[in-house]
Amino acid sequence: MPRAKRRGMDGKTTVMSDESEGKKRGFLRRLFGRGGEDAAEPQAVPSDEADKRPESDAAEVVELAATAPNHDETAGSAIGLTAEAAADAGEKAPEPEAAATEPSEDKRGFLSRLKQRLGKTKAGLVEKVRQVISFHTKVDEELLEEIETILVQADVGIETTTKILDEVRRNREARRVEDPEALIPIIKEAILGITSHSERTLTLQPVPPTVMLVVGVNGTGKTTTIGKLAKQYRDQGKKVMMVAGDTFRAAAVEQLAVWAERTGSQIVKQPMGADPGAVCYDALASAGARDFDVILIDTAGRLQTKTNLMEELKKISRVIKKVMPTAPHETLLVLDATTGQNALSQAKLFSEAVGLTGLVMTKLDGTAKGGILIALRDQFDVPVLKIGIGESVDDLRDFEPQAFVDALFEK
Ligand SMILES: Nc1nc2c(ncn2[C@@H]2O[C@H](COP(=O)(O)OP(=O)(O)OP(=O)(O)O)[C@@H](O)[C@H]2O)c(=O)[nH]1
Ligand SMILES: [Mg+2]
Repeated sequence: MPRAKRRGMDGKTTVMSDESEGKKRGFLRRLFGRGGEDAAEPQAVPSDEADKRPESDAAEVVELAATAPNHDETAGSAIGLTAEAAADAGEKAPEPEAAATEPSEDKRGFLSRLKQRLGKTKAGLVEKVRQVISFHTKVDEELLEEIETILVQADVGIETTTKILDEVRRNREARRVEDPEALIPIIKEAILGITSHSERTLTLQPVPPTVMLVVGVNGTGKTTTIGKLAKQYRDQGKKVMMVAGDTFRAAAVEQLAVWAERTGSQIVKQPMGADPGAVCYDALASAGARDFDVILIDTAGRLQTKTNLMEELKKISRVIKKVMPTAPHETLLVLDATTGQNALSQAKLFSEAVGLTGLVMTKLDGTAKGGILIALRDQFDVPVLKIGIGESVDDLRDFEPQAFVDALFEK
């Protein structure tokens, strides 16, 4: 199974020097070398046997497109749309029995859960800032530099940290703040300012189906996010189709099938090794596809630096457009919060390849370095639509900057 070989985040990194850092960054550079970031730009990995994908993929997809008119008649049985799905196509969504309902959280409950799940970042960032502040009796450059260091260590990154501290210095002077404790609300305000822009929530198209293509590096949480999203839509009584576009491992299809069963969604799959573009094409061209409210397409994990895999992704996106010109309506990049500054490179390269409409940041519950979300909001103009704060089905939340910052700063 060739694909298995290239799984896992590539550990090879190259440390880049950045001569263009401004003067103000001198302190941080002294402290962190390159500039405080972990500089985890992955090198292009030498191609190995595992990555020699058949060049015939493109031809297969084109040929399939050319024969498309017949797909409508045969789709249901031929492409692995489950019998129930084929029979169900066109009917109303079944009651979401998998929607194990939790008592709805009020705002307070939501915040305390978020606070608890963001506990590691809260401890690694805000609590540490509070601690250094408690050791100082006045605001001086030494204290501000200590705060800078903490922010960089929490993966806020040099550029964004510098921006935050510039703002803090400005406001501190303007408000004549001398008491170190009074810096806390100023820091909070600066972080909120950086995280709140170009926001929106993930919404469905007025005319169904809404097609969402889910992409990302290996193991970031794509399939799990699809499962969680499906649960949310099923809870709203929507009819959900999942498309198993990760055809490289049998386990990937099985994992998605489990989520489909758990959430009462339908799944379209083909045997392992099938061309992912063809799977998407057949799914979208199938007779019942337009009766679904949401179509969630899973894809195989791929390193953003692997050209052949990124080309494959572009092809998937093109094939989707061929059968449904307005789709994919959402192209969501799933980022793992524990990967640090490399998330910025992932966002940039996936965006260049397939044009992202939104980001999902997972595993914020498992890292003290959730500061990466702040860096992403600062340096990348695509909105964070959802955050993952745990492995359970209800642990996918809308990203709300105010709630995020409150959860980090509230005692
Ligand atoms: N703690 C935590 N774990 C998560 C979260 N989201 C996903 N995971 C876990 O991350 C692991 C990988 O998730 P998958 O959904 O399989 O990731 P993937 O991106 O589909 O992986 P590939 O298909 O192999 O590229 C699983 O163990 C998930 O339970 C989250 O928000 N918090
Ligand atoms: Mg997966």
